[in-house]
Amino acid sequence: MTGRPMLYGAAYSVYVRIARLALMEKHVDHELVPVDVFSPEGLPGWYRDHHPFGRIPAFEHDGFRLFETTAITRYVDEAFAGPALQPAGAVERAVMNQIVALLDAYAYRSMVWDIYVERVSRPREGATSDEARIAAALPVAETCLAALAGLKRSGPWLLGEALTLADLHAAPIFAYFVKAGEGRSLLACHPALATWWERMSARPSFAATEPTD
Ligand SMILES: N[C@@H](CCC(=O)N[C@@H](CS)C(=O)NCC(=O)O)C(=O)O
Repeated sequence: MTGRPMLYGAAYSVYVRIARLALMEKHVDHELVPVDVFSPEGLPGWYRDHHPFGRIPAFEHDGFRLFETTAITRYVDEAFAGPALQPAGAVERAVMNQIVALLDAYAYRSMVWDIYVERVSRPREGATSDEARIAAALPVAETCLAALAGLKRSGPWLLGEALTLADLHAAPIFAYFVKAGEGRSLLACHPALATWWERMSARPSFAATEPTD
């Protein structure tokens, strides 16, 4: 019998949502402890003990603390019962890890910060979009989509028949990306990914983790 894990962070965060999706898909009862990394007051002092770089999420289970989303999601998959979220085969697992790594390295910044934040979030706050930043990000986002489409196996999920951490890592990035017109247009050029996105965004875990702000 183990205790209830705690996840520190805010619902708006892509990385917090990835970790929450993993917890929900494993049916792990957990608590989301609010930590707003963009609060004008700054992070609470105690949070540095959980995350030395002051990012979200951080995770705790029976006194065991973790930061870095990929470490959290892999731990959640391996430490708890429930459907496996990582393929057993070496090749499939390598492709899953490659997808997660490419999302972190190339997609998060271009698709979320350079395209979604500049096109949707900044104008909503009364600021002007940085068109040069958007224009520079579009080819990077297109390369991400082309790479993902090339790596995607046939079947409902990125790795084929089973939902994996690759799907859970991609979905919160896509959720912001498609709020921008450019994002929707680029995604429409990749029908297999567009179909995957429709299926992924219809999962109950995805609806349950929808940011309210
Ligand atoms: N490498 C970290 C990235 C986490 C991350 O960048 N989180 C964002 C929110 S989605 C954050 O805390 N940003 C605050 C900042 O950049 O100062 C992970 O995988 O957990």
